Amino acid sequence: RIPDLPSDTVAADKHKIVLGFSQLGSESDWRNANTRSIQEAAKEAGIELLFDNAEQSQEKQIEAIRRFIERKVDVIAFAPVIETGWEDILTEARQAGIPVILSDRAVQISDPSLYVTFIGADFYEEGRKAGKYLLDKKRNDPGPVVIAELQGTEGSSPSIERGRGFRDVIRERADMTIAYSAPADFTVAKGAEVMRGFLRESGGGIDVLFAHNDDMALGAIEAIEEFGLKPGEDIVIISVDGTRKAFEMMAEGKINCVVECNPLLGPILMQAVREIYEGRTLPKRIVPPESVFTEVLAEKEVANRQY
Ligand code: GYE
Repeated sequence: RIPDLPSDTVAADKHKIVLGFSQLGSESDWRNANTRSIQEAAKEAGIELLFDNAEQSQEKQIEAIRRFIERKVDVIAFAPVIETGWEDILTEARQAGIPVILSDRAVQISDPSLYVTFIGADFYEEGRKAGKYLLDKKRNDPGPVVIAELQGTEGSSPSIERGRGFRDVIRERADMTIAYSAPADFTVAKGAEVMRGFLRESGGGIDVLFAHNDDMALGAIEAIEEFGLKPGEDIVIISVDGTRKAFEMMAEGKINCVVECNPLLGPILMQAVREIYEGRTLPKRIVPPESVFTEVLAEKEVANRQY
C-alpha cells in the first residue's frame, strides 16, 4: 500500500507567497491605476498581498514595512515617497532575511545591495522628452520664453529627475528661462493653487507650463481659465503620465504634449516576486516601455487609455 504523504509536505507545497506592499499614497490618477494594477496582478498570480497606503508619509511607510517584517512576509515591495532616509528600515529587512523590491520610485542609498531590483520608469528621460518637445514646438518662435514649472512632491525621485532632464535639454536655448517653479505635491488642488499664484505674480506673462504630472496640469488649467487665458494656446502645456483625463484635455487642445509614464507595474512586479522567491537572479533595474503623445494623436489615442 502506498503511504500517504506526510501532511507538512502537503502544507509546504500549498504555501502561498506573501507580499507586503507599502504604497505611498493615493494622490493622483496615476497612483490609483498603479494600486489597482498591483492588487489585480497579485490576485491573478495567486500571491497573497498585504497592502498598506501611507498617505504620502515616509514615517507611515517605515511603520508598514516594519509590520511586514514582523509578520515574516516572503517579499517586501514599496514605492518610496521620497528618495532619502531608507537605510535603517532596509537594514532591518535584510537582518530578517526578507528581500526588498523598489516599485515606481527610486531611492538614494549608500549600499544598493539593500534592495534586489528597482522596477520603474526612467524619470530623467521623461524630463528630457518634455524638454525636446518644447524645443521643437518653439523652434520658429523668437524668445524670450517664460516657463513655469509645477514640481511634484519635494524630494521625490520623479520630481527631481524630471526637473533635471527638462533643464538639461532646454539649456540649449539661452532665451528659455524657468521663471516660476514650486512643488504642488502631484495633486489637482495644489496644482490649481500654485498656478494661481504664478499667474498673479507674473500678471499672466507665462508662455509655457511644465507640470510634473497630469493631475497638477488639470488643476493649472482651471487656474488659467479663471485668469481669462486659453490653456494650450496662450500657455503651452506639457505634462507627464498619460491619464485618460489628460488625453481628453489634449484632444480639446488644452494640453499640448503628454509624456507617458506607465503605472501598470503589477504584472512585472508579481513576476519579480515569484522569481526572487524561486531564488533566481534579477536585473538591478527593470524599465517599462513608454511613449510621448502630442495633440495630433490625442483624439485617436484617448479611447485606448487604460487609466
Ligand atoms: O507621475 C504622479 C504620481 O511616482 C511616477 O507619482 C510616479 C508619480 C506620477 O503621483 O502622478
